[in-house]
Amino acid sequence: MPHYPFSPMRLSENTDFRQNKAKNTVLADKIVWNNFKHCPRRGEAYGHADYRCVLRQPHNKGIALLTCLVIVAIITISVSKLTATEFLAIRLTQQLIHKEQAKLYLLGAESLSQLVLKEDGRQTKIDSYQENWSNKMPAMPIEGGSIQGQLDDLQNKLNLNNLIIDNKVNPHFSQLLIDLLTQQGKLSNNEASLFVQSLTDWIDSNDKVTLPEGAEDFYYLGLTKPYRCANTQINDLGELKIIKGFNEQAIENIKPYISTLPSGTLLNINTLSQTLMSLLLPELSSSEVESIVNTIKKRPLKDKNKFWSINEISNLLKNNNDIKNRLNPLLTVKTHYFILKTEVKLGQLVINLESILKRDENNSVSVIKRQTKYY
Ligand SMILES: [Ca+2]
Ligand SMILES: [Ca+2]
Repeated sequence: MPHYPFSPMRLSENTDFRQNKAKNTVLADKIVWNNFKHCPRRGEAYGHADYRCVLRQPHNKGIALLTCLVIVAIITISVSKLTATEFLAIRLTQQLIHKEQAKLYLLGAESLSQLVLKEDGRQTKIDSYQENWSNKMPAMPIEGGSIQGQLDDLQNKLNLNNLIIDNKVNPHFSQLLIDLLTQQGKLSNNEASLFVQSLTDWIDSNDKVTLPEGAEDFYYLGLTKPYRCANTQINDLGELKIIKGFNEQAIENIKPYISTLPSGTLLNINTLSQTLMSLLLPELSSSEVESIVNTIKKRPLKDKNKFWSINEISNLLKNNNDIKNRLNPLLTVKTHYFILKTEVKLGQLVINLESILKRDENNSVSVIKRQTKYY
């Protein structure tokens, strides 16, 4: 490569060159051509015009670099945005797929429970926590997560719809509910009575107010945001909050002991908690009730009549036979309504399902209610 003793900058300052532009055009061209092959516009490089171009190169380079940086920044931002959007779309799709998969697993758990209860109904005449259906299903691994579930008896709770039987108030059940609201709900006797009267009116089909504190359409239609009295059975515990006299804390406290099954269900002695057994037998001390519950737990009753021969109760009956007349219509040793609580974990998703299963006299098991919670 030929060597030129001066740079274009020096050439621009060369007086002779400036004075003999035409003469030096070829020389300048050669210098520019050979020393600045990297010039992006060298195809246009001729004479003095190109010479200026070459001399302006450092300034042009700065603008080009800045433009490049801006373009790169715009591309980077666009790519980042696209990536974030795509990532979100992938997550949403994954969630949807997991939701559908989880639903299928939950339905599978329901089907399995139906089979277990059907088989139990064929093999046994009673229900207790010593039977297979009550065993908790440990967390089982599934593709991408786990599933676990447990069946429980729903007939070891006070069914609120039992307040009205054959469109008549059930006074004994009404008193049980008042006792539960005072003992576990921590309400005063007046507050508990008021709420049970309102509840009675809410469920009964008539429009006659239960005195003195009941509430029918006349009360609810007079509210700022009026609504009608249901005049039918309660379907869900959430309904209670719109009934006159509702106390959130009290209902929260008694939730483990109440249910909303179709009216007429009986209490299963074999699965009753100590709290409800105490409620049924207020004449006995807590230690006596604890002894009864433990006795039944160890040896579930095969017949409800065996209940009266348990020591503590037979002693009680010697002095007061009314207790038997009072409790007998409420009790059973067989359950028709069960609750299945299932939890499915898939990826980040956790789904809980509560299914209410009914087993009829022919041991046919059906799902009558289902509630899903997502986390
Ligand atoms: Ca059974
Ligand atoms: Ca009514």
